Amino acid sequence: MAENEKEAKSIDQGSLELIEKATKDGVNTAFDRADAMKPCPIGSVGSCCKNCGMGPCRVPLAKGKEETPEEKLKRRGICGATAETIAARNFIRMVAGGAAAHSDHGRGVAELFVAVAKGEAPGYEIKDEQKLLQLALDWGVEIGDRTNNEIATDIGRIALEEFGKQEGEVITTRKAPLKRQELWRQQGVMPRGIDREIVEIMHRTHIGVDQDYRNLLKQGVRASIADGWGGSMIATELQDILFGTPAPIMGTANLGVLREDEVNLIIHGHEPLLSEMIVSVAQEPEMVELAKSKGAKGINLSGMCCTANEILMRHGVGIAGNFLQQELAIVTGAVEAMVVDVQCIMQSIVTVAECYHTKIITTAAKAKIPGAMHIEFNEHDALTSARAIVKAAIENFPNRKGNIHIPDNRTDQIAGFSHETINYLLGGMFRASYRPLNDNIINGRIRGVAGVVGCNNARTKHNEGHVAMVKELIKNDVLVITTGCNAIACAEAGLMVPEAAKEFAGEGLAEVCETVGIPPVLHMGSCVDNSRILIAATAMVKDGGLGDDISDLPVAGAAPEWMSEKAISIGQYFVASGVYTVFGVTWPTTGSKEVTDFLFKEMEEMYGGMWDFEPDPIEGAKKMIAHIDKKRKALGIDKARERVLYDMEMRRELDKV
Ligand code: XCC
Ligand code: SF4
Repeated sequence: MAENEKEAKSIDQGSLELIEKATKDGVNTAFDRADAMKPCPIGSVGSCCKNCGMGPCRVPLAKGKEETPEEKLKRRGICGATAETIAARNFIRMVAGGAAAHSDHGRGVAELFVAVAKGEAPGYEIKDEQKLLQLALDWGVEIGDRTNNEIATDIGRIALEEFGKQEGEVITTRKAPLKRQELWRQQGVMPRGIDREIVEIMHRTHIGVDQDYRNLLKQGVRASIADGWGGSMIATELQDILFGTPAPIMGTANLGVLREDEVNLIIHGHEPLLSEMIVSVAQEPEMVELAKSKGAKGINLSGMCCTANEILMRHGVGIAGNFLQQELAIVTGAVEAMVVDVQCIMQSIVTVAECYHTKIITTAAKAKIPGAMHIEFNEHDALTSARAIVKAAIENFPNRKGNIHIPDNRTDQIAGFSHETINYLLGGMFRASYRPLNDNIINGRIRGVAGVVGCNNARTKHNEGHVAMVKELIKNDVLVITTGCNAIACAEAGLMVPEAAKEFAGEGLAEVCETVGIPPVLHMGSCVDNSRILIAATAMVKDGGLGDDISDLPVAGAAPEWMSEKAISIGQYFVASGVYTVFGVTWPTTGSKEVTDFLFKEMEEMYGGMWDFEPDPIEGAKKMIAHIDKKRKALGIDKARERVLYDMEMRRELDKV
């Protein structure tokens, strides 16, 4: 590989060093595989169907002008399906995959929740009583003089029922602005039960069922709402009650959090159920003693992907990296064990680990990898599994092979900006509210708010899109809220400390950040925590002055380096909630102009939000800003901003004298 080609892989110096080390060590990574394997040009635009045994069928885009029926019949799958049907089916199957992943996570949390309430899960307890009682009020669960565990048993039961419910409306959708709920009912997309909407996608996309792309995409919307306002929201709410609602906390990020003289144990994946236990077990004196007896100075935990975000938000555990850094962490040669659960785990880490001394430990019954050690997580005896995992890591310390390189790069960050925290920081304990945020949007100091989220994608330079887009937004006075791998990219770029406001934000945003003492980019958590963004947007609506629905707000969403099906589900529920949402890298329906137009244009008339695609992150940011300005104008607050800018001009003039 040429030197300049290697440089194009990441904007992160430490990652580049390890990509080079991997090459030297003869270890192939996702970066090499992305070079070696080009994406299929037909599949990547959504035009390949393999939903039955007569296919795969590849149906190309129509060539311009109106087709005659005879011509139309030549551009079909064997079953007669059109390019529109195929693209729409593929798209909503991605929604189904993503919604299933988030919701199954939510179900797992609900199951643990019930077990904890019944006293059948030693080691866990209810940490946020206030949030428990709030949820009881929201869901109509009797409080009276019942114990927390009694209340929690009812809450857990209701939560579990939401997955298998056949009729009615998913209970958490009640959190949405009333106007939005009404709109969903009108459009026929109010989800009934979480599992039902996902199953219905699988049915409708079977050969010969739903063959009207609009009707297919409508079901995609319904399932996505069941994700964001259902399964994901249940996951976030119950996790907060069990493990504590995040509050501002200091942490560090990047591969430099690994330590040469300690046992390095990386927790990678998504569900915080087990990682919470590992965090507490790693502090037990016997474990620390055991580590010392093996010649290590201590035990160093760090996180990867969304598990990293979860344990950072609640415990300040360091973040070793995001999606594309998982193999690189092992390439350091200093990782004793990487413990994984579900989602975004590259199968190749097992083989990369074989090239060094690292142990990969799978823990979920539903997610095994051949060649990995499997220590199954059992919620009824979580401490035992957690101890076995930490021990396995410690005992592997003496097996290091030398050839260690830990990049010297780590940044500080402040995380933990849950909705409750933002509410409190802005309004104070006794009058918690979003008022100051709304006021500063109305007076123009803050132009708007952008939710920038999502993955890394090996088809584009690691972290470049994330950081370029976020910098462009904050420079233009747009406050950024973030989750997932974008949050990690921002932390690694040093955007999550209060000082970043002065350095990178526009004057208006910087002024607000300095007054409140917050960074210009607020870390709201993991992928399921995108539900926090929905709650924050709803709080902005409820506080008043910015319209009466999310679609009125000067806000936008983006996933500049997306790759997972979960990102598609998230984007779809952002759009269904009224948010303009722009994705980078690639767009999976360009094989059908009709389907793409429907998503990019018609959806705006239906939901007030729509999809867009823009591979250039700066252009993407500009489009988001243009949408924010359009909403400001509709609200009649566009003049305020001109005045603020004028004020700044005047201030600069004054500075000169
Ligand atoms: Fe996975 Fe959640 Fe994407 Fe990162 S951002 S690559 S889904 S870890 Ni949700
Ligand atoms: Fe081809 Fe139709 Fe089968 Fe899809 S469902 S593979 S388009 S025959």
